[in-house]
Amino acid sequence: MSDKILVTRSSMPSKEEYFEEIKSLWDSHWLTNMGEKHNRLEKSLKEYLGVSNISLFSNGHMALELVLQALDLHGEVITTPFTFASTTHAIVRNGLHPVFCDIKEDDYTIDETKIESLISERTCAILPVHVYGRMCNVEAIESIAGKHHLKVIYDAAHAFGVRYKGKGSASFGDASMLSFHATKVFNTIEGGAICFQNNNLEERLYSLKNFGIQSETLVSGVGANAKMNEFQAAMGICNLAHIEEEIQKRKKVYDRYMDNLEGLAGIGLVKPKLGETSNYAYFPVIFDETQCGQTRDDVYDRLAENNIYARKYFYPLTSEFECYKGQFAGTQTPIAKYVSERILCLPMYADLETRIVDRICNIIVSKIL
Ligand code: T4K
Repeated sequence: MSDKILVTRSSMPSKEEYFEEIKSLWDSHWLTNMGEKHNRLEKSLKEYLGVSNISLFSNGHMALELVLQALDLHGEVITTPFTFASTTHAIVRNGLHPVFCDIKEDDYTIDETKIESLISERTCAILPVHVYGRMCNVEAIESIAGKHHLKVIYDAAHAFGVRYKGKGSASFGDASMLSFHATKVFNTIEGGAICFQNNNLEERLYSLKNFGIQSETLVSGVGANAKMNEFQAAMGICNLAHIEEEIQKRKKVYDRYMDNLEGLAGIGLVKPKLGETSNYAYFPVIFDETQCGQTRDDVYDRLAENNIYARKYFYPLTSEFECYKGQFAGTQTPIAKYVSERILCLPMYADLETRIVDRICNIIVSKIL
């Protein structure tokens, strides 16, 4: 039996590069709390991402929770249930109420035409997700938010390095959260960031990720501990040096999948929209059993029998999680439901060999009617 192929595999610099980067920590003994490497990475990322402000965090989830707190939101937040647990949990853990909007069938992002009908006098913000690194309709969302005086916070966990009409993916809305988790295109082991427009948020985010401390004797906010440490930042510094190569290698994997699967009956694939450059973060496929003769679960099982572990990102919908049982009765998101029951993310990472991609595709194609 060959080695397991998992849905992704962390990209890492060489041992030598990382060891060289962390060596100085044994001189400084400064390991966390906004150290030299943290500050250097923050500056480099600001340039690479083309954003006006950035604040680094211990992980993407805490970044999202704390930006919602920093914006001092109250009431309802319009979002989508087709996402990772983090998005909905961040809303709920802030004492806010998620209102679920459906997604679009072509790119699985929030359906901007359905947002306005969900706005009530309690709505304070929209929290759309650039799911799989596909950009939401940022123009339409900006216009709706402007008209109704709502904040826009993007969950851009998947969108590192994506550009839209020449602008970095994290430069839209009031703020965007990026995840630098080990499974992402760019990783700091665990980590994340908030990119934001209003300079006034800087101090608030800085303080909230450090217990709300402003000075040795002044604690002005009920903060958390969500600081990125120096070992994380060192990993980020090393990985950022290879990011273009990383994305190009992923593109080769994407192209190979497309060569094998594009145009097949019952197989739904997403492509970058006009003006969008991709980071090839995920390779999601929809299996429509009425046309391709196999359900998503059939494919998942058959791949697993062959030691290939695809993932059902994102099933179930967050609105259907056990912990939210009975809370979102009446939520109507039929497209999100359809997609979540048919989607499978195939293995996708920079070093995935093309012969393995071909093997995965053969297992799928061999059963197509
Ligand atoms: N918003 C969205 C839309 C998100 O997708 C996420 C995270 C967040 C917010 C929150 O951001 P963070 O707080 O995580 O920064 C994984 C990731 O842990 C999670 O970051 C990610 N989304 C989610 C989509 O995927 P799991 O539960 O699937 O992880 P796990 O442990 O099953 O790993 C999946 C595969 O990744 C493994 O089969 C192998 C590979 N892997 C995993 C780890 C931990 C590695 O290659 N290296 C590793 O170190 O959630």
